[in-house]
This record gives sequence, structure tokens and C-alpha cells, in this order.
Amino acid sequence: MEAGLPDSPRLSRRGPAPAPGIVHLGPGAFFRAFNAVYTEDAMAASGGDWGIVAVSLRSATARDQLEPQGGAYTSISLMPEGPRARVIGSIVEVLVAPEDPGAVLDRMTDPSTRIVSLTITEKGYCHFPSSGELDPEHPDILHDLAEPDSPRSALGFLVEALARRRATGQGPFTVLSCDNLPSNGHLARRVVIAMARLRDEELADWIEREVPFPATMVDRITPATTEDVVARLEETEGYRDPACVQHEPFKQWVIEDRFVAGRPDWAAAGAQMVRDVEAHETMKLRCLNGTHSTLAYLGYLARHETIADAVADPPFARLCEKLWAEEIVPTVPQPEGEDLARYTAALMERYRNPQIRHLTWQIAMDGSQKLPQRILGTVRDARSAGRVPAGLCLAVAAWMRYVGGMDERGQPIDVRDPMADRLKCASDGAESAADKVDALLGFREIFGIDLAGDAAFREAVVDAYETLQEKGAQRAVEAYVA
Ligand code: CS2
Repeated sequence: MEAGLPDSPRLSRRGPAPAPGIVHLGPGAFFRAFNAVYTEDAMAASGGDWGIVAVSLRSATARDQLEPQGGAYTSISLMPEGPRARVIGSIVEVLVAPEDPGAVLDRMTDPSTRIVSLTITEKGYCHFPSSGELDPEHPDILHDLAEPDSPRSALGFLVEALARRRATGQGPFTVLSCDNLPSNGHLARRVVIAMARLRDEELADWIEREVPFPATMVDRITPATTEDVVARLEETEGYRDPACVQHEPFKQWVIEDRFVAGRPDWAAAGAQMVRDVEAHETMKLRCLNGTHSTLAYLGYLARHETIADAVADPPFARLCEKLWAEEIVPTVPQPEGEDLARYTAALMERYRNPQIRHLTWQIAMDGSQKLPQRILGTVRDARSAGRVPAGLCLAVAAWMRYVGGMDERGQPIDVRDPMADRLKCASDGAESAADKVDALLGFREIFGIDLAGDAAFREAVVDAYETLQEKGAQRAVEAYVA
């Protein structure tokens, strides 16, 4: 059967929809592969009205795909032995914020909404990545302060919804950040309160006092859905589901257990409810995302299309192992119940999963927002301990080559990053390797003042950049692991 035959039935909801209890901002693939699955399992295990109203802050795609299916979609687990499909029904409605911001605010202020969760990616926090402070000049923040009834940003929706709940004497909801950022709860709290303070001191104080922002560590590798995936699902399951998502079998959710108005029984679905998430987050961001980004930039330059392709190349596998052993793990605090050697060995197995085509290009996106917590924090800790982490400096140099916008064969790179134009301009405006590195280190919002002014770090990045320029990424990696 071919994809998209007109007589192919669409997936439809199986069983009644649960009553809503959560509003989720950012209904992308990760949320569908992760949060919505945990919530489905939690309701199956322990009940509760925790149906999810998913809100897209930008495009109508998720709504257009999910609505004809009553919110149901397929989660495809990429087991090493082959895919396994499962229909998820925890999403009960999808709203598109730009079409009707008022409807989103109504839903957020409805008493049934007890949690507002977020997967809005790093750039959705409208902050300076190096300091975690709100960027008060961010165009979306300026817009939302001027027009609080029709916000654009997640922060604008949160602040206005909380303001309305306060004004009507309703209790607050819990704000649950599920983005890959260190202390994501603390960061969400900081930027929401900072924005509220620009509107109304008392509102900011109320949020500070009343609204919990638990931190979470989220982990599940979720490559983008492609037309191929939809077609294969159609062949095996006999229905068409453009909203399907694919992901690895592994999943881990560590949640700080601080909720103001209840929560689903996520523990029954395998989540770890803990008092302190920080060490888990540092472990995951530095060990997993740090090597992911390293493999993304060096791997892309060396023409490895996916993570599995990259680690099938022995020097790239060795690169990860050496980074973990020598540069990353020594900076990671020991999270309770984790064995770091076992954790990194398991990561390598996850990267090698041949069923997963996770593009280096996909992971390379938004590097300006990702580098600080994935790589630069580790670099800082190493520098404080008197070391120069050569492998991570090579990763930084590879990012610099990548955002320069031209690959090793002189072909343009499609760089997706909110700062792409500025980064390319800075790189193009400089001649020598050292000048290009200096121009990019000058981005304070990425490197802070400290790293930009660290001579030993700069020298190592310049060396690595020159090696990349002269020998290419493949040989640079081989030289590092030799
Ligand atoms: C990846 C992550 O795209 C990326 O930047 O590093 O999405 C990664 O797959 C997840 O964090 C895994 O939990």
C-alpha cells in the first residue's frame, strides 16, 4: 500500500476522552513522545482528570493533524528489533494561540487547569543563555507587555493567566518546565517573575509566594517525524496518522515534587518524584546533551548524517568515551541512585540503536541557546580546576565552523538558530582563524565575560579551529582520540 491512499482511514480516538486538567504549551514531537505518554499511563494506573489541552504558540500543524483524530496519535517505540506502535489518548484538545489567544487564556484560567506544563525549547524562555536573566528587550516580551490580552510568548500567557487567576481570587496553577535547561523550574520562575514585575510589583510578589515551579529532568531521544515514518506506520497498522511520533524505548523523568493543586500519578508511570532534581539535570545535560551537540557539529562537518552513523565510526565513539571519562564526568555531581559509569555506557548503547535516525543537523539547531548548559558549564568547571578540556574546546570550535555557514566541501549549511544571522556576520567579517574565534567569543550572551576573557580557553579553541580548517573534522577527531 502506498502512503496517503485516499481510502486509508485516519486514526481515530479509542474510548472516551478524559476530562482536562493540564494545559501544555508546545505540542511538538518531544511532548507527544514523553509527557503525554507518562500522563496516559498515570491516568491508566491511578485515574484522575488530567486530560491535556495542548497549545501551539506558533503553527497550526499539530492542531490540523490531531483534531481530525480526536487528539489521538501513535507513539512508535524504536526497539532495536523493530518499531512498536501504541495509540495515546491523553490529549483532549489542541489550541493555536495566534488564532485565538483569548481562548488559551480562558483555558488557563479555568478552575480545572491545575498544571501548566512547558516544552517551548530553550529560546522560548526569552532569556540570556549565559546568565539566565530575562531579556527585557526581547521583541515578544515587549509585545506582550504592550498587549497583555493577546500574548505571543509562553511567558506572556503565564503572566496574564496568573494575573487573572489572582484577580478573581482563584488559586494558582503549578508551572512545570520540561525543557532541557539546568534548573529549568528556577529559570521559569525567574523569567516569569521578572516579566510580571515589569507589569505590576504586587502580581510579581504574589507569584513569588504562591506559584510553585518544580524542576524536572526529561530524557527521551525523539527524532523528527518524517513522511517515511508516517508511510511505514500506515503499512503496518492500516491507518494514516500524520501526528505520529517516533522515539527510543528509554525514557526518564525526574520531577521535583512540589505541586499546588495536585498532579497525575506520574510515579505509577515510572517517573521519579524527588526533592532535588539538580544533580540529575547536570548529569543528563552534560553527559547526554553535551556529547550529542559535540557529535552534531563534528559529525555534521565529517558528513555523518545521524548520531548512529557517527558513533559507528570508531574515532567518534572513542571521542564520546574520552569526553565522558576525562572532561565531563569529573565535573558532574553524583546524583542519588545513579552510577555514572553505567549511565554513560548506557548512553553509548542508546546512541548506537540502529533503528534511530536522529540527524546531526536536527541536534545542531539552536546551538547559541544550547552550548552554555551542555558544554560551557563543563568547560568552566574544568577551568576552575586548572584544566583545559581539549575535546570540548574542539566541540566549541566545530560549532564556530558550523555557524560560519559553510561545510568542508564549500557547500552552504542550513543553520537554524535565532542568532544565525549575527553569528554568520561575525564569522564572515573576520579573516584569520584567531579573528573568527575572537569574533564569536565576543557573544557575551553565550560565553559570558569570563570565558571570553580566558586566555587558555581561547588558545585551545583557536588551535582546534585551525586544526579543523587545515585537516577537517574527521582527522581532528582522530588526532584528539589518538
Ligand atoms: C538533542 C536532544 O536535539 C537535541 O538537541 O540533544 O533533544 C536529546 O535528544 C534529548 O534531550 C534526549 O532526552
